[in-house]
Amino acid sequence: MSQALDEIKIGGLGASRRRVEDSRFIRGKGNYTDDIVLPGMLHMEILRSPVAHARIKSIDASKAWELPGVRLVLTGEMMATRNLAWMPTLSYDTQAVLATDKVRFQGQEVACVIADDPYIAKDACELIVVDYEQLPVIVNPVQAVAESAPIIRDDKENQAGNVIYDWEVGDKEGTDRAFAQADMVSKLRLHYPRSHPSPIECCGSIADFNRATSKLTVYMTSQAPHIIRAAVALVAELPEHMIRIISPDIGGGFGNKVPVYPGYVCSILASILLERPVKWIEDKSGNLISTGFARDVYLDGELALRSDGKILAVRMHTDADHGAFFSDAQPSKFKIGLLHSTFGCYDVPVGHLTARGMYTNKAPGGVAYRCSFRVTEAMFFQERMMHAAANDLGMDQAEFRRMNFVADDQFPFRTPFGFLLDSGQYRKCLDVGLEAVGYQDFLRQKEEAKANGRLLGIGISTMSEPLGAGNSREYDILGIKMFDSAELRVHMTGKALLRTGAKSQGQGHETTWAQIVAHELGIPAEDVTVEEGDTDTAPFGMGTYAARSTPVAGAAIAMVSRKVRAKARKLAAHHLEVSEEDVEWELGRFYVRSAPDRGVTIQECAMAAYSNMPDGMEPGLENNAYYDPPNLTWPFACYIVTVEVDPETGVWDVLNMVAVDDCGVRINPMIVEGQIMGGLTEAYAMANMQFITFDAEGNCVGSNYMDYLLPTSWETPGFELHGEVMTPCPHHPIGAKGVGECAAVGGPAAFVNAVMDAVKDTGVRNIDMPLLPDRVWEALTYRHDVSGAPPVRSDDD
Ligand code: MCN
Ligand code: CUN
Repeated sequence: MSQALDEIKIGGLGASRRRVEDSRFIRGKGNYTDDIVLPGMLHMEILRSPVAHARIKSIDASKAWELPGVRLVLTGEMMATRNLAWMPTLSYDTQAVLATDKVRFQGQEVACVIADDPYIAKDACELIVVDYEQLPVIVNPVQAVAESAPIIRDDKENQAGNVIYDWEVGDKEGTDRAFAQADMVSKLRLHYPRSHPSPIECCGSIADFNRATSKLTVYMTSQAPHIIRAAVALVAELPEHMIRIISPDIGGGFGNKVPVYPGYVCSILASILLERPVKWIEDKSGNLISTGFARDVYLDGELALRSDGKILAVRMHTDADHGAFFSDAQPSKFKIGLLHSTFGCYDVPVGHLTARGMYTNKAPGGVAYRCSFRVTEAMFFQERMMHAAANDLGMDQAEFRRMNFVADDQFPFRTPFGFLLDSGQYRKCLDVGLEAVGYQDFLRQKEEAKANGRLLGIGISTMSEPLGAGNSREYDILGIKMFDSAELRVHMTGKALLRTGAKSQGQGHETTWAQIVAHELGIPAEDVTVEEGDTDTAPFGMGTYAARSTPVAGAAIAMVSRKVRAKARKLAAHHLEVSEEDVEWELGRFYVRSAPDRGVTIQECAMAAYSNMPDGMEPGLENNAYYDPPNLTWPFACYIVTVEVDPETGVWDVLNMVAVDDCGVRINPMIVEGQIMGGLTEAYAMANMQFITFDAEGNCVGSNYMDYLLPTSWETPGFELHGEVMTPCPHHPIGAKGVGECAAVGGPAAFVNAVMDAVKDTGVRNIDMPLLPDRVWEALTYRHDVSGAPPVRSDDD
């Protein structure tokens, strides 16, 4: 009889184990950056530019210096003397730390005050007099390439205009040929508005330079502390072993906490100069106007179609608005992230994608907000184009997708832009979704409702998302290869400590990582402590974004557990006095093959590692693993939404939303569902209410929560989740695929498609997000498309 442990009981794979981190979070015992108080700590505030584009004629900080309690005022000029006025970005551009020559967006960092408390620092900021000579402002890519456009980045040699790059991928000639042979071409022009992750906790840092030890410790809100350590070492030319970055608890990241911000750099320099800890905590409006935005792209898409519905080719052009500095955090090979993952789940023979990036007088950003490097845009465009094409063909939405899906027996499948899909059951997921939403029934209801003047609509969005960069052959950030790591120490009583190079911001790593160890070693999850975020103790890793933690760090955890198990097997053989080949493993225990009752538990092996090891064996039971995955993981999702639109007001309500997610093996089904619900909520927000826009002078509209809307539980519709389709990832050691972003990536198109379906009879092809009631009303009333960023009136309009 097997004596294996019950995996669910010990909190292994598949257990909906309660989140261990929540016991401190819900008691208010989390330890966030702003909770940390160090002896002698000073406080830093940032003075930001009120205007979007201006030459700085002078900065007079004398009044600020005079205010009692002020210790230091930093300006660009001072930073320049240390060669720190500019810093490199993660996309091989430069970014001003503190402005010297010009300000290039509203909210740009102009000066910093360090004082005894944050209020004095804030007051002192207001005493700094900056003389600005205002310049013409550019707020979109069209203006950026106009002939009269001022050159925003005149600090750069050889920068003739405002174009950052022209990039292309795919087969232009093949695509042109396919279009020439098409029965029909379906076109769509879309805008994905600028949005913001807006985590509850803003960004911040506490730099603590100790002159006596020469050690710099920085507590900060970083999703990727090791990258920050490398950046500080390279930019500030400090020895890497003397830099310790600690990311304590993080109150939501969503991509906002990947980039390197001027505030971090200034707090570090201030601490070095003053030899005291310096804390900078960004305020809400600072966060909303100046840090890591997302999207802001315009897209022209075309599908070449055969009259029976087969897609023959896809052609796309994107104009991307990067703001004043090209600071996207993304793999260096690609200029516009993984936008070319678009149309991956469909069997499209050929495609051509061009992208042009532009500087504008807006805050830098582009990648953040629950996206695996612009996959959010890729999938939105894909599913909006699929919707329009099905309508143009007069085909059923579900049928059109089904006939074009990559079929189960086509894997591994090369997409038109070169990705390799490795597994999936797309049709089955769609079927589960259609069944759950009652598709045919709803189509009938919709017709009946129409007879009564009511507008119902249904929207589908299906996609396969590339998650888990990288493999190191293809993916790097600033030349640092993308892989990840885990280190496992099993103590003598069989309890364990696990550290990884990832960094949870709310995803529940402390809970789920222990489950992987439990699955591999039979050590109950509650006996495994998980630690992340301290570069002095955690193994080197690239951090948490692009839903890469499970695909990469998670794989490393399985691999390190297996290394530990291999050693435990030797210890077991020694203990049982048999040869290693005669020892079998079952969860939690080794036993003698010919005498299954004779066995030792993993805990007994652990004790033996410190007290009874064979001659010549190193003591201890610990190891580490660096994992370089062979491919990305490719989860699949099918989201279906039904809505009712009020023809009088344009207000739309979600009637039902069904989500079918196949993310391979689920480590913790409850956490996966939490991730999906969170993502769907964000998707709903983007489709329904969220955008950051700018008036003609470049004033940022959306710098507060009256203008930038976050849905509460009151507005958020209910979601019906389905996890019954499970296709294990063929190359991941436990078969898991990433999931942290799927719903935010695939969700928006489902909502928009549903509203577009409801207004279909008007002939309107597109309403750009967010689908505010007035935009929907305008489309219904005037029967025309509503495109582009929502208009913003300036005060004198
Ligand atoms: N998981 C699982 N089984 C799977 C896949 C994942 O149990 N097959 C679990 C993981 O173990 C982990 C969680 O689900 O606890 C998310 O895992 P994964 O998909 O690997 O994503 P990451 O951990 O890398 O998280 C990053 C992703 C990103 S990029 C953004 S943006 C985002 C997101 O996670 N930001 C978040 N979800 C967030 N959730 C919270 N609460 N806060 C954020 O800032
Ligand atoms: Cu682009 S948001 Mo997440 O990858 O941190």
